[in-house]
Amino acid sequence: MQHGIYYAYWEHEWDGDYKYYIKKAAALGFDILEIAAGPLPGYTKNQLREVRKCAEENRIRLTVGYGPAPENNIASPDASVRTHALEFYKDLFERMEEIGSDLLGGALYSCWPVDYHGTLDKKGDWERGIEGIAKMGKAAAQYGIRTLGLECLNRFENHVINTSEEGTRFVKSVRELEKEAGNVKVMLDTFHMNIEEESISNAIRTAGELLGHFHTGECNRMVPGTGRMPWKVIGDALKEIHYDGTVVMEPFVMPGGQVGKDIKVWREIVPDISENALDEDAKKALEFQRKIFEI
Ligand SMILES: [Mn+2]
Repeated sequence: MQHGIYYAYWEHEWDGDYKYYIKKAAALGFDILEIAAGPLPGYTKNQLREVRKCAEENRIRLTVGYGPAPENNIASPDASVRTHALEFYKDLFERMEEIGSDLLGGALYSCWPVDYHGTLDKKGDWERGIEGIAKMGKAAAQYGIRTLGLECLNRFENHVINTSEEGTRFVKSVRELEKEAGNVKVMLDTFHMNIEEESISNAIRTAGELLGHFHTGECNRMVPGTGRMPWKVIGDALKEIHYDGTVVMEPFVMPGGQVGKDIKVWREIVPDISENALDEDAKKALEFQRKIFEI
């Protein structure tokens, strides 16, 4: 099992100096830094290589998260948007290969956050999503992408996949449609599971061997181990399914900027949001997570 943290914990905007956070994650003892896909299309080849070099030097594995913009919605009812989205993802996979990353996670089957004004076509979005993800999975494999994690999101952020049962059913349909999409996997996040799942351990068991990426955080998105999530239960369920993959904490504790707005953080969630205090909280959470999840 490898443990990581999402860089945006420390940021107010959806970009940041990834090299700075690679060094920070390494200094705090993490195996992984998760970065956002959004800024990568703006990087030059040289910048991508620098990120890769920095990660290699600091022995940090990079995973990538993406909340797809509406124009990159692989399930859009508009065929030209679907075509554009697939091209966007192919370019992204090439860039991921360049930085040495083989894992992308998020609402890849849709967009984020969904605009709930107007009508909603869950059945159509589901069916077009399966077709789009099948193509995406096949394309990703050509760039060495081993995991496309379809994140099961709570009802306030997306309508297509809310539960592990839905995510698992979706992934199975994708794999039935496209044999070369074995890299398409279920991704769970304790923050979303807390809202949607009757039983968190059953949700983990439902995903079983299809689980490909795991996000952690407390109910209010504090770092793991500081709130009331049933971590022992979660750890036991992960052990039961022999999960030995990536576990990335995704805390958000600061209001302000586009990150605060998109995540809907309207107050300081922890008493001290200075960088030193955030570092210290992350370090403690990593120790807690390693201890409670280690097989
Ligand atoms: Mn997440």
